[in-house]
Amino acid sequence: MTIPARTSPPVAAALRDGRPVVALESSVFAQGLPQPENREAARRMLAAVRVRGAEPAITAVARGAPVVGLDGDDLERFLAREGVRKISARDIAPAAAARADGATTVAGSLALAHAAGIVVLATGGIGGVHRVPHASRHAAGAVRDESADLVELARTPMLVVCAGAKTILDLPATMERLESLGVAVVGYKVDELPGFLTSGTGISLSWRFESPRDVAAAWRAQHDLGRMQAMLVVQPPPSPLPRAMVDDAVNRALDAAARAEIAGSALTPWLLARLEEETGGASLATNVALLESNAALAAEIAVELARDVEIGRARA
Ligand code: PSU
Ligand code: MN
Repeated sequence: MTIPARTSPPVAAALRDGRPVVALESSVFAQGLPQPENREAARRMLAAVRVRGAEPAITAVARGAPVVGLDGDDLERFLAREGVRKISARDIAPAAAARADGATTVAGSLALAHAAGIVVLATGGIGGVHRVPHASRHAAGAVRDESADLVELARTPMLVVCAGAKTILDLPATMERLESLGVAVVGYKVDELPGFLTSGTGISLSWRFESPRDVAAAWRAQHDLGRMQAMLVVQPPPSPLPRAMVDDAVNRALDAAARAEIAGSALTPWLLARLEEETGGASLATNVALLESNAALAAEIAVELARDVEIGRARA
């Protein structure tokens, strides 16, 4: 697969030299978070990656150009959130032809980052199987919304660091789909799937690792087998919210979405914004903090993987 992506000079140099690189999705900045928190999140994620000796690479489509390493004026337009579309993997080519600004979801970011040769991606929470809102549960022809993140994870060999799947989703159904699709979910110092905003979900994980080095070893083994699936590395948010509070807020947000008949790609950003209101802004602070800590862990893992490359070269 060749997508003619424009790789920024620092990202291109890092890839050429075999130095660690961490891809960051851009939909979280242009749709997932409001201003000014989106800028704060970007700043903290970029710094968390750099301070650990890795190169961050925000993926996006900027005025029609697929970009790996969004920066400068391009990044400013995305943080201004005006006229920037939310784009998934399927939208990259049409967005390019339309000369559009498009912020990539996890699915879109996987496509661009993998084409550029990047192995590690950090995000907040992946998309998954949505819950059926109460109001439409019995509606004839109601379809269950399922994020394209799942299918792209199933066919893109990358390590994805996140705090689980977003709380607004049907988490047991999302985990079942990941199992069917062959995507391993490994806990970083946890035995339980984190709930994005909460530390636990009651869903146990099959695998747990205690260090970036162990995660890197698991990735090596998967890579050596030639498997095409992503591996999800999950860790709880550093400042989790109480589960009861989040559950109540999510239920109210879902009911409101059903009443307002929000659907399609607008649903996730709409629910996240509503959740902010319902939690009095608490979800926002937790969201920004977990984005930073996921970027940090992704960088530590990328550093370990780059070390593997050096070892491989030294042996050769
Ligand atoms: N996680 C966040 N905020 C976000 C998203 C994830 O903390 O805005 C975005 C990601 O880009 C993810 C997307 O890939 O939501 C999923 O959207 P959908 O359910 O429409 O596929
Ligand atoms: Mn969807």
